[in-house]
Amino acid sequence: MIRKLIMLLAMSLMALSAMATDNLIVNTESRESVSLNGTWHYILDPYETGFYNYRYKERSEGDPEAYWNRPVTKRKSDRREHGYQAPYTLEVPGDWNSQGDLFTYYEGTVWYQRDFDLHQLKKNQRAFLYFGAVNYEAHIYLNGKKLGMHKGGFTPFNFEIPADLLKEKDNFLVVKVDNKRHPDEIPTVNTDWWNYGGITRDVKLVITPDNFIQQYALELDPAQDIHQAIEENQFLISGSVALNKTAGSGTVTLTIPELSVKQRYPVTGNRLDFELPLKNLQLWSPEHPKLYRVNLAYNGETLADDLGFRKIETAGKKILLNGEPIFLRGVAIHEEVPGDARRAHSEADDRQLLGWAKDLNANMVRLAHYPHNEDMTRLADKMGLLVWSEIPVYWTIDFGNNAVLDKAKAQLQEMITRDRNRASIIIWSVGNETPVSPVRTSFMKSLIDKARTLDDSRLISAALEVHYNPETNRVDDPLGAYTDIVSVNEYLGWYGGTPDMCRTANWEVAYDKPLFISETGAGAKGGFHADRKTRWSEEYQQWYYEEQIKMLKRMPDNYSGVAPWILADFRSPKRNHPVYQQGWNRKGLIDDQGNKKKAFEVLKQYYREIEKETVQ
Ligand code: GCB
Repeated sequence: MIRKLIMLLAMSLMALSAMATDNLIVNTESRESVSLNGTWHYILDPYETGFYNYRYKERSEGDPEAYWNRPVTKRKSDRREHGYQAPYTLEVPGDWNSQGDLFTYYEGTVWYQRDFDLHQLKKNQRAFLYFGAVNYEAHIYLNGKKLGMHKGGFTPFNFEIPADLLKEKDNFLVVKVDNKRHPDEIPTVNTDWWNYGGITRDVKLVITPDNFIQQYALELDPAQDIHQAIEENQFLISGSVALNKTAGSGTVTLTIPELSVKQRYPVTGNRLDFELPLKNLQLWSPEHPKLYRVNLAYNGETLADDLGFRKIETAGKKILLNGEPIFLRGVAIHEEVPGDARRAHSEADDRQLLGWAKDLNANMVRLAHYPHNEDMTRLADKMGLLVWSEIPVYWTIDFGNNAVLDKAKAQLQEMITRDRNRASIIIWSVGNETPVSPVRTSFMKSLIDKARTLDDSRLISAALEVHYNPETNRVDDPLGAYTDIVSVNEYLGWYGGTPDMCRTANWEVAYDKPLFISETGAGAKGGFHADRKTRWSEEYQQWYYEEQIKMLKRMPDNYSGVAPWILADFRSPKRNHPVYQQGWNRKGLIDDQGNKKKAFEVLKQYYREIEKETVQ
């Protein structure tokens, strides 16, 4: 009992430090808001003339030539050298690359501008500008004043609008967006995906009471034994609520109508921790993605969320979901709509991608290589797909640089804060194929520690590499000592050799932990048919999958899942074969027109067999 109390105290202290450090507002969907999506003006500014003066110094706030200031000409003799007007417009949300030839390869600064009115703000309400994601660096200006700057292309952020800055009419909002790559950013200069720039996700004004719930988390108590809970029909939910500031006094009311729960919790500081015993809870799983409507009411605002409750853990060499071994029938997905060659950004886009994953008989998706939009993980909750969610710590990050580590930590925290209530997410990944060295391992280890401090209810991993060897392929990356599951990318038969090499391949893992094949795949140009030995043909890819699957069936007994690379072809500037690639990574099971390649059926069949064997 005392041990449990100490653990609870430690957990809530951990959660407190996690939540107190950032001001991200979660579940904006359920709050009063005004969408700022739509048509924005832009100025393409490769020399950053709107930001730096001719001495290359950042312009001062009131500088009429700064692009954050409304361009005005009072007299016809006035000189003005910029302006926001049609037809120079871009749609938000959306990457700029797919919105005109001018932008296809553009990397640099684009200024976005729009006006908005806000009549309905009442006394004692606050207004925040909320961005789902802007790639990569965003400077936000309202009515000539800078609200802040954010780095990180795939996570949300918000800035409060000072009350005296906001007008009822004609607020002049400007966002400087810069997607230039840099060696000391996350990701760094080298990636195998398109560097889509722009305001790629929703923008809105979020209106809150003066004192409001900023973040919350409700989950099955990770310390509870799930078998016992099921047997005794006695579940424990641990909950926490973080307010934006200290409450004088107040009450948070929690209701879960379907379970007849109504609890009132007094709150005096800026947070609340509680435990809620529950009976008759239906656990969330891919086969039964049960969600409960949960309402949290405080100070006149009610946040509604659809939450699933489930337990994910490992036991020796197995991954357990709700206490039972589970095999992850996965597939990797980039946040891209292949048919349109653009970033996915809506629920309809996500429905298409996750619908394809379902069609493949998958029960899991690896959202590569960065956090996808919030619609995606919410939809995965509804559709019953387990999720691996990752930060873009990819390949050769500047591991020795503490400022870079801080940037990675910030993105990790934003990802976890936004999505920690999603039952579908079972794995936080701290990176992909990072090259082994002591400095890299210590960098990655501190990300793992941070992830655990923020959320101790999920598994932590990272996609590692393998030492190929004709005798035995060995997975012994030292980082494997710190992750909950050992995940490895392998391309036997594509990078090096041909698929028949799989026949004699043996595998060894240095850790007594579940083994997950986080990537495997081969390229094929959709519609190109030849004999199976011909690279880029659908037949080669099909053969690759056939040989891989036979090999996977011989994997060591800790083999717990696979997420082939990748669901659909995606754009990549690194893929320059003039006939077969044309700027596309062709390892998709679905081509750039949405057609399934032959290998799709091979994997689907494998998954059907596993499903029959493993799912009652
Ligand atoms: C990998 C990377 C992935 C690449 C893929 C490929 O190992 O993790 O980002 O796109 O290989 O196609 O080579």
